[in-house]
Amino acid sequence: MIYRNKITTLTEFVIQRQAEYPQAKGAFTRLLNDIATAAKIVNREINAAGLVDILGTVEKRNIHGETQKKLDVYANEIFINTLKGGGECCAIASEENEKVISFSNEFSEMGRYVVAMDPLDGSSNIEANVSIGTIFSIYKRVSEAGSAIQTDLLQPGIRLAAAGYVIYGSSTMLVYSTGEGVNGFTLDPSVGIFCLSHPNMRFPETGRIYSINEGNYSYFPEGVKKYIKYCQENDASTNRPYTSRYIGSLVADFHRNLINGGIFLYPGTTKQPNGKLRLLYECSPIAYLAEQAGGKASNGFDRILEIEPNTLHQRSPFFVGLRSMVETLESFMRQNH
Ligand code: P6P
Repeated sequence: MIYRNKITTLTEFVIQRQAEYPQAKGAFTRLLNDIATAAKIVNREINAAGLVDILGTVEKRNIHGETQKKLDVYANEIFINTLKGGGECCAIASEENEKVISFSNEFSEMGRYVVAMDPLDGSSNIEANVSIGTIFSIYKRVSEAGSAIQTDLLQPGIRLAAAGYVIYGSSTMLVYSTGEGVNGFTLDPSVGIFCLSHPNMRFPETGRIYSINEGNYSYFPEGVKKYIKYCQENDASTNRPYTSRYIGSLVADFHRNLINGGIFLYPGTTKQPNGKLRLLYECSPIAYLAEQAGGKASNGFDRILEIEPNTLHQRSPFFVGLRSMVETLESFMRQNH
């Protein structure tokens, strides 16, 4: 088999897409390649994590009071340094940093993009060797030249230039969209190249997977409780009972539901009315991908992508997946509001 004729690399794919925009100068192409480079470096450490002293926790907590894993801190530093060095990104909002990290790139024109990211999502699963991920949002800066500011990051998802995730699982994949569908690239570790493996990813027509941490059941809103019971009812005509699958890693749960058909739910609770997941670098980028793949994402009532962020780390109830399943959930929320 002539290997070269069988693959499209991520770089080739992005350049082909760039060619469709004569005015494009290649900045986005270079930015996405910077993200892919950082992902490969993080992937290498994750795969070696069990062998070197990079598991476990650092004696630090992030701004959410969550114990930081060594890999969390490592991944955050790799993405920040790679994006800063690449020069296309002028500011970053990261789950691991309280404030915006603004780059003044004195060597060239200021970067035209800002990035919001969760550098290593699902890190509580690291020691258990369960799939984890990186989630990223890319916006064009809106402020004039000079250091990018918080308003460049506090943009609703409808203004995303691109969004994506990296899943570090049985294989490592980079999945992203620029608003023209969703494409998945699998890393060939033998040559360190992301290869197009999942062109034009879309939710299947039907699905029967629901993903939620049912341990919080007693704290859920009535509409969510009723939806869970709906999923568990026996009705062959609507393929119920559904199947419950929950990894506890947003990227892994979403990716599986995108491939197999399902809904992911992280509701607000009486303990955390706005839920756990952060709007800017978890809900909005995943919602963007979901809509690009024919699915839907809401907070139970409103479209996630239309929610205007007020603060970098604000949380939102999050329901995302197959459009019909999210719409059924929303009907239960409205009926029991
Ligand atoms: P819980 C991981 O910590 C994370 O931020 C998401 O990746 C995941 O979906 C969620 O939290 C899991 O939260 O409360 O079910 O452990």
